[in-house]
Amino acid sequence: MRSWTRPALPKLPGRGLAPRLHDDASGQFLASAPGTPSGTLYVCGITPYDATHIGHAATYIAFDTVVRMWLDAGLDVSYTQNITDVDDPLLERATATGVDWRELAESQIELFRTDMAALAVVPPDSYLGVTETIQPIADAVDELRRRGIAYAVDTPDAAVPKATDWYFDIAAAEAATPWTLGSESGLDRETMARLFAERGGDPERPGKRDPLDPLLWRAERVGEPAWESVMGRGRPGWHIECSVIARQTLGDTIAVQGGGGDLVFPHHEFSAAHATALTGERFARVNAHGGLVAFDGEKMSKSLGNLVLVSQLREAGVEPGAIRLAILTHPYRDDWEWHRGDEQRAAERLAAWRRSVAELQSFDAAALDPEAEDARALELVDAVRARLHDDLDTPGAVDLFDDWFGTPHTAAANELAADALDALLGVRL
Ligand code: 5CA
Ligand code: ZN
Repeated sequence: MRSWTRPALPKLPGRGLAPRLHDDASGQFLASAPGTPSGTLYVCGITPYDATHIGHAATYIAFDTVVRMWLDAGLDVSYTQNITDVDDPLLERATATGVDWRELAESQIELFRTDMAALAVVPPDSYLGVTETIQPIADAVDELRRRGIAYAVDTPDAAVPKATDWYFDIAAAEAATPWTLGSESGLDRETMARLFAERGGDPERPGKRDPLDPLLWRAERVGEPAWESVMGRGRPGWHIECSVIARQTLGDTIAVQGGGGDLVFPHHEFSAAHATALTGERFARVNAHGGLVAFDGEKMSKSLGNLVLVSQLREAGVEPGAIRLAILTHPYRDDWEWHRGDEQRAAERLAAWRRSVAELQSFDAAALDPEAEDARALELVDAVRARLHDDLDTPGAVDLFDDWFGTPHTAAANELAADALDALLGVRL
């Protein structure tokens, strides 16, 4: 799929740093690109039916900070994002609203692209929908089947008699591969069982070997989209799409796997499990997640009618840079709430920074020593890099800019500070 326009990034002097990130698998902070000239990133993309709310934006801006830091550190960056353009929630929304599922997906993907471009998010190098990747996904399911890691479950409601759904066999995978249940999420079985039921799993499905075994391939049902495969007509399960799209574009092991905290289990546990079953390798060296954003005390969801959409804020005249700045004032791993007026507070901060640059330029800059000022600006750039290096401490970086713009500087020094703000935080003065 086409992605979106790439923002121009100023080049900064000195040496950039690749960040250390919290890894959910080990519970430790790990180097995101240890001793390599390249950075590979896979971030789970949208299911295109309720784009783009502030939670989505927060997740993509968090991982955009990783991309920007890698670029600043001179790494060769490869970034992939998927689109879950066929799945139950999308089909349900299409049916409920009487829209063709393809049209719903297409319009939501277009809205997402526009929002991401406005927010100056660096686009992925590969942007792939499931509907563009059916054959390789079906091949991967077939391989798991042939290796005895997938099994069929009777499916009386399939469109065709004797057609079956296919499930991933946790026990078989544990016996045959280095992956074990919980090794990616670090969760205990009780928590996993609760989350599996809450997040689209089907623990009650008769015929499964383990209630937590996830779906790999769903046989065609009447009225649902389906594609030909050696398993018969059907469509992919959710987790396998990310395993296959990541491997196809980034190789067997990727540096960082990212997404929102709602994906820790089951999605990232099983996309890693499927990938390891196919390659024998660990899926990602770092398994990183952003926190979840709620709105005025409630989980944001379309069914609750409390989505804060980036497009609505933009239509109301809010500058995208202010939305970005509002998000960046939160530590990316925290769960937090968006409150009415957050965009206003961020816009005021941005305006204060701009005023300070304009006023201080008219201030008697001759009183400042240009060389000392240049040195201070370079110190600021390195201080911002150091904050972000520390598990993306964006609030710490924003504080540094508050301090900087709170005192007088030469125009040249302010220009470098503005470049750092633009290159690393994606906010343009
Ligand atoms: N298509 C799947 C991933 S393969 C999916 O989860 N789609 S999504 O549209 O529901 O979410 C897109 C991305 O935004 C995911 O990385 C998800 O973890 C993240 N996300 C969703 N809701 C929130 C939220 N409230 N706060 C923060 N991040 C969120
Ligand atoms: Zn995913």
